[in-house]
Amino acid sequence: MHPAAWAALGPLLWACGLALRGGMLYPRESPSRERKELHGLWSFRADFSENRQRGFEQRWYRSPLRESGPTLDMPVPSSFNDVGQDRQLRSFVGWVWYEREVTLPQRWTQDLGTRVVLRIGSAHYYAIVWVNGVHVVEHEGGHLPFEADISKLVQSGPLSSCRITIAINNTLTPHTLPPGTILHKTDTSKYPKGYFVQNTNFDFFNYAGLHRPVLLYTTPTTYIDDITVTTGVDQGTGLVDYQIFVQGSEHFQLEVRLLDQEGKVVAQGTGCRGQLQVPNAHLWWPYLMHEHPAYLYSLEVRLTTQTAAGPVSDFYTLPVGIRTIEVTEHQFLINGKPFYFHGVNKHEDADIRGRGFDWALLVKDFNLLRWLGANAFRTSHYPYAEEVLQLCDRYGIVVIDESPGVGIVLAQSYGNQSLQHHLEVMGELVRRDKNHPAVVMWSVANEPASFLPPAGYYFKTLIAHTKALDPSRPVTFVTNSNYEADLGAPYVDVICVNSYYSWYHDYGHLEVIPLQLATQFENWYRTYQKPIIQSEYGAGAIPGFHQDPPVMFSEEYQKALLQQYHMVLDEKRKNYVVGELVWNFADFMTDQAPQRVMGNKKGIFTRQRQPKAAAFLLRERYWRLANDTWRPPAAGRSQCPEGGLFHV
Ligand code: GCB
Repeated sequence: MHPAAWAALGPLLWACGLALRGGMLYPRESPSRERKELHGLWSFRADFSENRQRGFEQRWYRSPLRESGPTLDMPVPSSFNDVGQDRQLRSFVGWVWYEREVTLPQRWTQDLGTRVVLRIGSAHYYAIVWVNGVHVVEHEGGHLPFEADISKLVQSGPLSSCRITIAINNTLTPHTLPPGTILHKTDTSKYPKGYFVQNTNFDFFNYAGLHRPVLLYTTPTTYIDDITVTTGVDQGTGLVDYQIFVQGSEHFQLEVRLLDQEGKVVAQGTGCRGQLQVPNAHLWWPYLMHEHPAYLYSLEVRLTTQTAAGPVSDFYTLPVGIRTIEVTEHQFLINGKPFYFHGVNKHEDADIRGRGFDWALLVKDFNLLRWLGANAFRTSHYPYAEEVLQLCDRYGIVVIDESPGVGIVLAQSYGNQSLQHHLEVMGELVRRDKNHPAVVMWSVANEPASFLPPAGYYFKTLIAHTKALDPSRPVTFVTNSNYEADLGAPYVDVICVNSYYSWYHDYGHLEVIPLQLATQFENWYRTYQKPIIQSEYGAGAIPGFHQDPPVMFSEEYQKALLQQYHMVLDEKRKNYVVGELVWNFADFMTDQAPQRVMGNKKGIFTRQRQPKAAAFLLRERYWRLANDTWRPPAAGRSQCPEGGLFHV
């Protein structure tokens, strides 16, 4: 490999294999916990030096970034790629540097009984963090949070401020998730000296930067580190099994109370683990499956320790939805009732901010999902922000929670190093998302080359590991109908299959879809006898392009293609097909390529979230499916404008 490529990887090479430590509870305010969000403008510099190492050679973390050269204002959270006017920054590969000065409340710096934690929601892809020039943490993986306890640093001197420096490298290798490669173009008659590009095997833009909230929060020094909740139902009685992990002391008391939505205590317990029983429990139901979907209880945990100064308590409140999940040979059951996924695949993607978290965008997306009558989505192709899952819990939108295992197609990506990392990522994902009632299944990968011989061992190990981490949820990975052999499918609980008939094959021949799709379902079911979800299908449509009879890229073609799929889905859902997720919710940005017109246009909404004709078709269908699959009691029925039983 060219030296510049190794340099671009930098510490990636020596820091792989970090072990999973402690819990990753979402930082919530409570009587014992404060939080300070570090949204807004950070100082920023991309290291354009040839080996991308100038920042380390000159130790940019040792003093304010502005002292080592010019800086830009960079919004956080946001991708850095699309906010500027610099073409080179848009496609930059290597280290970028973020910095922020923070003033801390006096209590945080002077009260030694306070623990101060820095939490980074996600940094794509490899991050190194310093506080006041001191290295505090590193993290590999662009879609999951990581933390550092910085109490000692901020409590050791007279300073009431601290300087946070974060170096982030977006270089992908065959062993990262997702994988990628650096390609050096060495023909000097065509490319300047040292020229390289990053190649990937996934169909979305590799946005980078601080994509999610960065914040500081406090806890007492003895604190609730993690909570695991699993739920069950026994003849109407809700069962809430809890386990609580404490750090900082071995001598403490734990009290646990479960409150309903009126604030009434419905069950209580003490100690690190136990079972709470809730007679006549309100179950957590998906949207459009019950008159009162998404019922959430609050699990209040209080930890008390004795200190020289008297008793000290830590409080944490976790939303809890009581529900069960079960998979049979041909059904996916939620609370014992057949559940049919009618929804979408999404991306975290929007104009200007790229993959950056944005509340307005999030609420708009949920309003669109509910307008559409969607009851589910898949977090294609990486874990989404925690705030997204919180809204799913609140609105009853069911989630297939996917790891960043997308584009695993190189033989090198099936070795031990990659597997080890993938196991760790599943550990981090389950640790973060295990308590969300909306999450009903883990997806370990999307369209891996599961026909390559090492894929059998790889997926057997990965799926067994994921089930051991969380025995309460089924596991899948998403395959492609084109694959002749699938060495991972024997290990999954549900078959998720993507196909693009009359789009990537038989262009324009919509009439072949019914036969090809029926054959697809019959083959998979015959081989595996497992429920099947059509996890992707769709067609590109450029908004405003019209042609009838339909031709590719017109809104009419997108609609007609979906309709052909729906005919078969309606037949097969009587048997073993348990869901359909259209590709994609909205248009999204990709790498530049002749087959992509300013990104992927398979959205049923534009990138600006305006409906194409297909959105109205799906809306009509999803409301009908909701009314077909769950018939509310007559008294609870109400007409939606299209004549369905539910309100829109
Ligand atoms: C797929 C991939 C998805 C692509 C989509 C397409 O199979 O899973 O990431 O964007 O096809 O539009 O080609």
